[in-house]
Amino acid sequence: MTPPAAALRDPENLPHSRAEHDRMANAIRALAMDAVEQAKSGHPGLPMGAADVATVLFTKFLKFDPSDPKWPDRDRFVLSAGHGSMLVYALLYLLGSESMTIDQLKRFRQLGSLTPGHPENFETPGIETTTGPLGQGLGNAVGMAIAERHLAAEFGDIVDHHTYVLASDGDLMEGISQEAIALAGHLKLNRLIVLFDDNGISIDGPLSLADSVDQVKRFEAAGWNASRIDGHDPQAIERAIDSAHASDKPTMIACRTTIGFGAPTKAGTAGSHGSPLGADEIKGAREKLGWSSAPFEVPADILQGWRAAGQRSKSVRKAWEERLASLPVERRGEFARRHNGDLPLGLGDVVRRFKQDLANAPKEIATRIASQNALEALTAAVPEMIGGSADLTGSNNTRPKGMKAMSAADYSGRFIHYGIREHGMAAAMNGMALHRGVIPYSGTFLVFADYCRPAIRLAALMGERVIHVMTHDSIGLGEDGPTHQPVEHLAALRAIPNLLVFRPCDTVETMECWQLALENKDSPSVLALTRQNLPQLRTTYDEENRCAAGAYEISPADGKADVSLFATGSEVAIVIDAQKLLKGRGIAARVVSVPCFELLESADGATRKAVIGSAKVNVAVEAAVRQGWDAIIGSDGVFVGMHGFGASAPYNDLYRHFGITPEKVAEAALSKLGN
Ligand SMILES: Cc1ncc(C[n+]2csc(CCOP(=O)(O)OP(=O)(O)O)c2C)c(N)n1
Ligand SMILES: [Mg+2]
Repeated sequence: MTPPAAALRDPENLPHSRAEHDRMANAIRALAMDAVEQAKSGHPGLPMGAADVATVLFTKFLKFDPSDPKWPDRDRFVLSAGHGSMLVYALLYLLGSESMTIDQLKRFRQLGSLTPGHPENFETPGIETTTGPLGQGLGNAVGMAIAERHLAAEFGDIVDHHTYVLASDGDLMEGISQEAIALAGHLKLNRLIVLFDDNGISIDGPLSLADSVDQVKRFEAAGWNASRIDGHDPQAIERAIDSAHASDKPTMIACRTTIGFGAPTKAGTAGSHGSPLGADEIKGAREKLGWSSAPFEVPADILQGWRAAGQRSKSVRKAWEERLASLPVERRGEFARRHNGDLPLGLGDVVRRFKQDLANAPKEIATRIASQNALEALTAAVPEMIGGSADLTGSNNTRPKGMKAMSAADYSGRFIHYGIREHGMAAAMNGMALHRGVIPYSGTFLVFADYCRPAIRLAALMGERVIHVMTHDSIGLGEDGPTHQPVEHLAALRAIPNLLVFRPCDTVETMECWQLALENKDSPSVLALTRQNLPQLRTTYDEENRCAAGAYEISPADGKADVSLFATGSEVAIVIDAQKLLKGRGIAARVVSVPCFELLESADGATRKAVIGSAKVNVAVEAAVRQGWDAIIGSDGVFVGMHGFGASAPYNDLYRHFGITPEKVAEAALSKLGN
């Protein structure tokens, strides 16, 4: 059980008077002004405006331990409006986070500091997620709240915390916010509390230039509890958060604030949003706020008040440790394993059995079906895998038989019907992964990777293990036509650093790619899978995960190869047929399957060289654009693939129409050889 909020309020050490509250909030304001001024860049407006809201939240409600920012049962705080980063840096310093020293605040936005321009969870202890692209943090928070409820259903009261979000006008204007709040409202995530910094100002000026949404009504329509308060009234803030705790729905509190609060001429204007206030304005603000300390100095009694607030959760933490210790030892071990992100020991056996069965009874099926089969085995062995689909469950094949759906009535379900909300899904998955304890995987069509891309990019930046199953991966999907046929998506995804893009060629490779996606703890993955059936090309059992090298010779040449044929996914079978045609013409060709460019790229030079080989002619075949392939085949290599958008027709007709056939591949190789 969550202790009543009152248990986290220590009357000895907390500001009860308005004057004390104001001085504590002003410490945030002063540090934000000073750091932005010193850096000569940054955003003072949000920290100054939201300082009252943050002071109430962090001194009276938030459950956390500054000495252990990774404590599993801490409340999560997400600053969705990442431009206000100085707000969290100031809070971390004031509350006594070990690493956040005053020197770090002085080095705001400098190379190697713990205080980058926007919050980066991989740089700064105590930052829950990387924010800046507006709306993403809110989406992450929905995922955190999902993970919390799911793990509470599984582990009971050792998982019992809230997720708080500070969101700005921009966060709520972004389309992703609609997907996020609709999902949260539907799932009745009542541990999710959004504090909306309702200041009516964005970069261009007053919000009225571009927006007239009633956010309270909008959230209510999505199934939230929503209210409007004065965001500079500590009692109103406290009351609103108290009632959020009592709600059976998620809560949005629109906190009416003044951006740049305290700045004599710039408060309430876009002028305080994103640039240093300047010496005169800062002087005026110090006077107005009654803050006489020098830059970066916090009076001892105020610092002491904040530091005491930092210790508030001590007894709650101790009680949690006791509850954890009272669990049976294997449950404790399981909780720790999942929280650390370690895979269960039996995974290797599951993969081995699966591959052995395939060697005994090869299967000619689509890789999306192969993925379903892999998931039947993997999800049984890896209970932390949480599946889902953006309303394409039957097409993506991401729901193993018997996997229960998650709902507001039963959070123990492991399959999420995300609805037609790819962007919200991808952002929520990031939040689930960041929460720890679950491994989210999703489903949609590869062409809609574009609808997930901003969140996938952040997963890659953060190094989070989220796995996107993206089916219908080329013109091979056929009749739905060019709107649904990805051509540039593989290249676009491969361009994202630290994202593993897998395109397996058969049922064996599909399992191997799944294994790699799970084992690569610090990278997100995309599995690009076919709609159409493919032959099983790997018919003998390999103990080794051959896809781990990123590329490997799947069909060697007879003797020294004149031609290297490279392909991925559905095109590997095509080049194997081309290899036979070339053999008939007396040309020795080898076939290299390239399930993952990124793993090939990260292999050592000698391995890479060996797999790329030194044949006279390199040919790459992929039903997509050429971009990216030159790194493998060289700029004088031959590419057989797509040069524009696809078309609507049965897929065999399309492959013929676009010239992606064994005959065309063989012809291209022969002509390059000068034959
Ligand atoms: C997706 C995205 N688009 C644009 C921006 C650039 N940007 C940063 S803050 C901001 C809007 C500022 O308004 P608001 O969110 O209300 O923040 P406030 O000025 O009140 O602090 C914009 C457009 C961004 N960070 N993310
Ligand atoms: Mg604003």
